[in-house]
Amino acid sequence: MTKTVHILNGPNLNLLGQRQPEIYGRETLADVEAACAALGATLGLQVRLMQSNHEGAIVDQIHAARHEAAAIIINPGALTHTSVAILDALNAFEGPVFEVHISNVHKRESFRHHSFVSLRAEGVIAGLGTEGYQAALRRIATLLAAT
Ligand code: CA2
Repeated sequence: MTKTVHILNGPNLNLLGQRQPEIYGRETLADVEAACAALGATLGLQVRLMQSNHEGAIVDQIHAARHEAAAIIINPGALTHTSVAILDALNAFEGPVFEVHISNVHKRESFRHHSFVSLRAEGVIAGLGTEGYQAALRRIATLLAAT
């Protein structure tokens, strides 16, 4: 059976490609979804991309992934740096988790250097632009093939 990967995105990422292209590039979240769906097809993985501006909704999406997804790619946006609730929800998910940041958070303000989600993630990708989502998907394909 084809395995599914959920790609979860936090606050303000719906604005991707519309503002601050010098930091986040010109691709939209729809472009990310299309690129990941195409790559997923070559890797034998189905992908489902979601975005919410609300912490509780993202917790709900992680709970849903427990039953629907073999792996999670998550860019929690600013909630990366604040949310114990998202960390707790990810700790209740059994499959691999990859944290993606479009920008290199370590080159930015110090408050972006700490991530609660990194305590759970198998891997963290930062600064590859939106290609980071595809890099995470490739790594997930490798890990899931080995299980
Ligand atoms: O680099 C990333 O992917 C971030 O997760 C993006 C977050 C930021 O708070 C994190 O520190 C790093 C912000 C997402 C805001 O996305 C926008 C995209 C385009 C225009 C405005 C905001």
